[in-house]
Amino acid sequence: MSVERSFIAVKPDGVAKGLIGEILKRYEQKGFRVVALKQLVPTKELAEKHYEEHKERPFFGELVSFITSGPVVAFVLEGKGVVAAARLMIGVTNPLLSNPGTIRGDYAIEVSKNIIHGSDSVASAEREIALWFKTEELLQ
Ligand code: DAT
Ligand code: MG
Repeated sequence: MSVERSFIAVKPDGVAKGLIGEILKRYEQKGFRVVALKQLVPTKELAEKHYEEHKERPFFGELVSFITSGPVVAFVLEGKGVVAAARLMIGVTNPLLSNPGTIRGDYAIEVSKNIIHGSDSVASAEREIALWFKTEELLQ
């Protein structure tokens, strides 16, 4: 398993619930390194690009308006196998089906308000990191 980077975002519901610290703590204690971090209210343009794979889905409009509705904490994790491991720690898309002990399993009920985003592959992570961060914002 090689050293990878993953893009993670605490969504507006996670920030509103005061979960920034709890989520960062889980990843730090696991042993992943935070190599970039910022808080922002995403623009509609950024949200539409981020979720472009879902643009034909019926929930796309709701998804974009939700993710732009307030501050998001965006960060990049680095570590061995971090892309799959970060998703395991997040749980599955529907929080009601996510195991207890996962972030969505512990803190959410609604699929449309599921607290956190994590890249689903190394290729997605590269695309998302480039979309959300400038090269100089990332530690080398
Ligand atoms: P994930 O965030 O687990 O990678 P995804 O990429 O399939 O899930 O979908 C992106 C987000 O879109 C997801 O976190 C929440 C929202 N979403 C997915 N399916 C949905 C649905 N059926 N109804 C409403 N929102 C949905
Ligand atoms: Mg996804």
